[in-house]
Amino acid sequence: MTAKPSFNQPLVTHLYTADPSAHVFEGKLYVYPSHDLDHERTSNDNGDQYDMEDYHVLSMDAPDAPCVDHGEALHVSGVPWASQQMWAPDAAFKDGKYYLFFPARDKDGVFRIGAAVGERPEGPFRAEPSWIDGTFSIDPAAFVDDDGRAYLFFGGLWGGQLEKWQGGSFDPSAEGPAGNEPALGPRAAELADDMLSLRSAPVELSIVDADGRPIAAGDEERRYFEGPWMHKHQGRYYLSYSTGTTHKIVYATSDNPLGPFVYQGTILEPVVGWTTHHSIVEWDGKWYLFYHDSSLSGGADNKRCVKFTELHHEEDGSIRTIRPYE
Ligand code: FUB
Repeated sequence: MTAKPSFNQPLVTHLYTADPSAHVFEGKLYVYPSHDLDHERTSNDNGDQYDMEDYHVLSMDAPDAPCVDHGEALHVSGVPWASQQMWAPDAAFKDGKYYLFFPARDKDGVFRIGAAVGERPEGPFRAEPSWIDGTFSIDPAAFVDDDGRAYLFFGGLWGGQLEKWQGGSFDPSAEGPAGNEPALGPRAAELADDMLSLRSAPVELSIVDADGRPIAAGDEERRYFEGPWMHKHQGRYYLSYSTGTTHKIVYATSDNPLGPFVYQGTILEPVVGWTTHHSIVEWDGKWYLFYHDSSLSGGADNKRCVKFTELHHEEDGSIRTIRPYE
């Protein structure tokens, strides 16, 4: 099925899609979204309403060319360790193979991050027998640096269970830090050469303000919630993420892919629907923001649609704030 996209309009309308991770592979733009299902589920802070089962890969030959749905690339039934909730995925290419990274609950209900391997950017992808050892929580984002080193960023609060891992193992009763304490940061680890394991244990990324003070857990306009993304522009590393409860996509920068990151500002103002989730990609010399909102379903939080628009870095490296409905 195809559709002809335009800025700030749904990329496809025959499926509900969310959490778009965009990459240029083989000269085309590929989008790896979540696939929201058209069903009703209990809606709560645990995210039970986001009960997804599979992934479809989308592609476009050009920004104004039809968007192609390549069909199902991986289903939860093909993931030996997973039970449910195939949330926001990402993909990477290295040494002739494509890798799909995805979170799902294991058989005990604990979110883990898995990997699946394919020969083509659109899949199909074959899941590994177990999750990536050392991973937990949700929202993997893979970043391959210019020197070939690959990193996996991940983590999300509330339903994403990041609070439960503060002690290094899963504690179902653990709560987040107090409002005046440093917020929890996303986790990151370098991927090993096989792209299926971590080179070392994940570290917590630090996000600080312009004076070097950690962003506090109660600073909901700026603190990390979920949906990390990494891009590099003119030698600077940009970590962008969702603020969750305040519904913004914001960013912080560093000279190092593992930080510390200095908070900079807002990339995307709140969209229709509770969640906001994005990716940033350079394509033929221009930069694009891929994001989602719930406009296609008339505002149902768990029935979202992927959109895109152009993104601008200013001369000083800052990112121009996007107001998608103006
Ligand atoms: O799509 C399910 C979850 O909603 C994602 O993992 C989060 O980033 C939020 O978009």
